[in-house]
Amino acid sequence: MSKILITSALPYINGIKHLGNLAGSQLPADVYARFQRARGNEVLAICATDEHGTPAELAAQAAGQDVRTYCDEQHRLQAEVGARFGLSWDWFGRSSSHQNAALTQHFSDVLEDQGFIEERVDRQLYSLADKRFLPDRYVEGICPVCGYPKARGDQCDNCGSLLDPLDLKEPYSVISGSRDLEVRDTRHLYLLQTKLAERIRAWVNTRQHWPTLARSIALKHLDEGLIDRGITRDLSWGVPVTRGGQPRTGMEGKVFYVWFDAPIEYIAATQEWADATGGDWRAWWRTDAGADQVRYVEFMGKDNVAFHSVSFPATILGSGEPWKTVDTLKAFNWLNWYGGKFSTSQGRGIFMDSALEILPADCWRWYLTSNSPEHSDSTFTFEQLVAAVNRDLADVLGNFVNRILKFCEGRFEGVVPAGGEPGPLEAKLCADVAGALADLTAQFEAIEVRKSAQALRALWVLGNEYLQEAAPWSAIKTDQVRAGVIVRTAVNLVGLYGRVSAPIIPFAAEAMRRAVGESSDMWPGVDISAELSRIPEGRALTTPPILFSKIEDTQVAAWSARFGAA
Ligand code: B3M
Ligand code: ZN
Repeated sequence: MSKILITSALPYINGIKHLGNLAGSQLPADVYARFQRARGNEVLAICATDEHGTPAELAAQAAGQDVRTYCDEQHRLQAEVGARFGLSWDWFGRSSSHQNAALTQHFSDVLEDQGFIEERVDRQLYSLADKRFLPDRYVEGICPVCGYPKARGDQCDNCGSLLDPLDLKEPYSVISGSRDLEVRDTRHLYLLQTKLAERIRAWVNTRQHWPTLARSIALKHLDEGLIDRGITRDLSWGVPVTRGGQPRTGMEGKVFYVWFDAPIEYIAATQEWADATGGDWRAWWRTDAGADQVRYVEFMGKDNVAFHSVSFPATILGSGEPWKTVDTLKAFNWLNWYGGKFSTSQGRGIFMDSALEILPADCWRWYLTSNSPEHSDSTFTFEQLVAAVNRDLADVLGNFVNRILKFCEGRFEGVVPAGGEPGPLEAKLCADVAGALADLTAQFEAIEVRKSAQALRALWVLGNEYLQEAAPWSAIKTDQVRAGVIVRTAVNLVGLYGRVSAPIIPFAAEAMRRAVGESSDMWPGVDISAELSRIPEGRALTTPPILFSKIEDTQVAAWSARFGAA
């Protein structure tokens, strides 16, 4: 048994997330967590809302609420909709927790003690109209790298470059739209990443098993050369800047930059979990308390990789303390929306809450996994959604399950038939299932999301092929015992599907297990003939309702209109 720590990039608090966010971090993290739990490993899956910084302040302002009330409400909404999507976090924390404030201030202290933080007088944009500094997302303008006209002060959404507000051409205030800006001096803490660059590169070089996307982004940033980064801001909402537990002289009223405290929340959320459950957070995060035995896997969109492969490691390595660092960094490309991008600020695309109004969570989980924007960007289309639901879920899996359970109900009174011995077709089925299951296990283990879905589908196809060949509906006319063997085998296959499908479609998987009375949700072993003999002769089954309903053309037309798909 291994210990596996899993984190998903923390969703910003600024509203329910869209399907692109879900597909690129929280969902694959959950699929992997469910798989590893089924394998019998000790898993700790952590997520939280990212509640600080300009995204939170701007969203609260737009909602006409004070930031704290806004965050309380949005945290609850995100936790709820995540649960309805089957996201099985061991803890869904909040970066505004007191644990995170204390830990963020601790890291700032030790980094300064180690000589990696220094105070500098910095030049920042000041808006005369708004009478305030404009950090990060409070300012937009033209990207100096790619020319994108709405680049934000901290990052360009178009080319992914990390920016400083002063880099922007023709900047304007996001609050008032005013271009009446001037550059003023302000005092800030700087994290001296230049001093840490070689250490970070050496560390990245020890992470040979990072998937290509993450590795190439990390190396690109290192090759371009790290710069010292301001880690404090002229904002009121966030973790107060302190030194040794006291407000820092000359920096009263300032807070840490959101990207400084947000990754620290992975650790702090584990402390929140430990405080709530009596768990031992050190065993997951401190290598002097056993965490060197932990395998730590992070999931995130590609725009977050620089922060996780360079900035957060700078914090952790620079502290000189024995913290656990990430072993596998799994990054995702974009899921696009009809040629453009999903956009939270513009409300474009489908969001998690409205998605569940039109289809059950498993349909989305299957679609977003089998079409994962994993190795390249992918585009959401209703055609692909219909194909995923109607062909894969309804025609392949649902058809097999409902057909065999109905047949058992109609011809065997819903009781698992007794007698008879498996023959050559069952032997072939066992061999095929063994091969497909080994492939599925390997793909899940390798966090190959799309290939995992393909391998699972291949396993479902075997059930239909078996029924087609064995044809219990013909056998029963001449040989009741033979028909019974086939039904018993197929019923057992339903139980096995109920176990191996759970990482991706947990709700349907549970319905399958319940229908055949399979109590285990653990991953099957390699002895497939034993695995296909678990549902005993004579057990009474319950026929589940249709597992998956097909999507009708009229529904697609209505949804396309509702979500503006064109
Ligand atoms: N909230 C950015 C994002 O949602 C940010 C991730 C934080 S991970 C520590 O894309
Ligand atoms: Zn750009």
